[in-house]
Formats: sequence, structure tokens, C-alpha cells
Amino acid sequence: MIDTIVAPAADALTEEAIDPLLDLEAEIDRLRRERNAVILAHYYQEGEIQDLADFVGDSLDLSRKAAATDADMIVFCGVRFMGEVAKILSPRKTVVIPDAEAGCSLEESCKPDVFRHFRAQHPDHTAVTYINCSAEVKALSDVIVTSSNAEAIIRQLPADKPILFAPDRHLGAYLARKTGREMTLWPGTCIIHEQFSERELVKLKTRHPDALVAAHPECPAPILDHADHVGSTRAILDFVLGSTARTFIIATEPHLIHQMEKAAPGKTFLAAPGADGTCDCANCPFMAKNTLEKLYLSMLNRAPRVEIPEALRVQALAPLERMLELSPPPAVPARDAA
Ligand code: CIZ
Repeated sequence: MIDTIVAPAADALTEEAIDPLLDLEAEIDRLRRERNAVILAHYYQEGEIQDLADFVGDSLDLSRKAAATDADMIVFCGVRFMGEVAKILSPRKTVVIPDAEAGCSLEESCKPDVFRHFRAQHPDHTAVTYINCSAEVKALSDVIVTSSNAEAIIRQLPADKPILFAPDRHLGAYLARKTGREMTLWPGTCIIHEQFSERELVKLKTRHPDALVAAHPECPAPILDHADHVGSTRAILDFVLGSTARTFIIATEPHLIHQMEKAAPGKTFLAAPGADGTCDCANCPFMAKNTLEKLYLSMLNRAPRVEIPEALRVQALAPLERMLELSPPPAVPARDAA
């Protein structure tokens, strides 16, 4: 795989060398001004990172922000493929990520060489690829989708061509059921959405009979079968804020609940449980690699920095631009409409 990350210089400040008395938030603010930086944070980030970001959102929202920003530096607090998307869309900006090791189990499951072979075996298919993949896999795809726009995009694709969907088989199976399209699925899964236990979810619902269940389509079908609402992080947020119900069980990475609690402090949000009955199992270990210290260092050191060879960037840009063209316009979220 092509390495798209430039490491900090050998003499760059390290975490161990940060003055423990430093006011990190003030320093991040200073660097934000000095570097003309915009900080983008995914809903799966720690609350303290979400709170100091300029924008918090899902991959689609944040891709649009990255494409439109006039900042000189994009600081992407999420996982590596999200930083790559920002660089593909905004090649003249400096794009940094707090931790180069913040990967993604879906991306890991889909190595470019194996994906190339998979495509070659299905030459008459349209390759629809979830944004959770490497730049190289994007470059081999016809169109990229996120969980916010996948259904709408698939409905616009030529009906006479079967679809290859990679890398999340649960999301692909959900989309095949919703759209009635024939799909060949790559066998990848997200390690966090795989953790939820149907048995424990049913027990939790029994204890909270009025609670509505909102689940992400990366969850296995037995979890989705119990959901009152299935959607992307952004759609789940809009659902719980627009609903008159008071209690919700949330089956996705639980840091999304931070935005819910801020916007609807009177409602109760319960994280869906794993097999041991607790909710900790669904914390994404990759998202958790980002900390305020690493965020500060990435801005100070201008690294880890995303750099993508131009030929690869141009190839990966085409299916991303197709995604942006085919995406429904951003809806006004329930929380902003009031
Ligand atoms: O699209 C994203 O950002 C992811 C990874 C999940 C979601 O539904 O927002």
C-alpha cells in the first residue's frame, strides 16, 4: 500500500516533551489563528475534541467543508482515510491528522491489490465503494458513498448493471434490501458495529420499554431488525432531536451521544450494549488515538501530514466528485432548524 503520511521531523516536539502546565486549548487556538487552520472533527471523537473543532460532522459533511474551506491548514480529527479525502479534495491545503496510526478496520479489510482482482472478476459491475477505504481503493472505484448518501446514490445508478459493494458487507446488505439492487458484497465489517449483542439489546429494551432504538447500517442485520430508525450518524442525530420520544438506545460509536446530550439535555441516551452487557466495547480504538496533545502537536509540527502522489490523487478524485455530484443537497438538520 502507498504510504500517504509524512511523519514529523526528527527534531519535532514530542508528546513527552510537552510542558505539563501548558494550556493546550489556548495553544491550539493560537495555532489555529497563526496557521489560518480549520479544525474538523468527526462525531466519533472525544467530546473535548468535538468542543474545540470549527465543524463537527460525518464524513459527507466534513468532506464538503474540506472542499469549500479557505483555510490554509485542515486539521482532520478523525481517522486516516478522512484526512486523505480532505487532501484529495483540497490538494493545495496542508492537511494534518493528530495520529498517523488512526486507521479503520474496514480500510484494513480491503487491500488495493485484492480489490483490483475482485473488480477484474466482475468487469460488468459498477463498483460502489464506502468512503471507509484507502485512497488506492477509491481510485479503483466508480463512485464513493457514505452512509448518509449511499441509498440515494445507488438509486441513481443504471438499473441494468449489477453492483459491487465494498468494503462493509452489513451496510451493503442493508442497501441491497432497501433498494432491491443486486449486489456482490466485499466481506469486510467494522469492528465496533460488530460488537453489539442482540440478546443484551433486547434485555435493555425490556428495561426501557419506551426507548426508541436508532442504529447505524454498519450493524449486523439482527441489530437493525430491532431498530426504529436506521441511518448514518448525522441521520441518527436528526432522528433523536426531531422525535418526541424521551429515551433512545444508540447503536453506533457512543461518542455521537455527546452532540445529543448537548442539543437535548432533557432526553436520555443509552449506548447499545455489547455481549458483556456494557457499552464500552463500541468505543472505536482508532478514533480514540487522537488526543488534545496530539492535535496540538500536529498543528505545531505540521505533521503527521497527508501527501498523496498526484496521479493517485487525480484517480481517487473522480469517484469522490461523482459522489458529491450525486449526493442530495445537505438538509437543514433538526437542531439548526429551530
Ligand atoms: O460517514 C461517516 O462519517 C461514518 C464513518 C459514519 C456515519 O454514518 O457518519
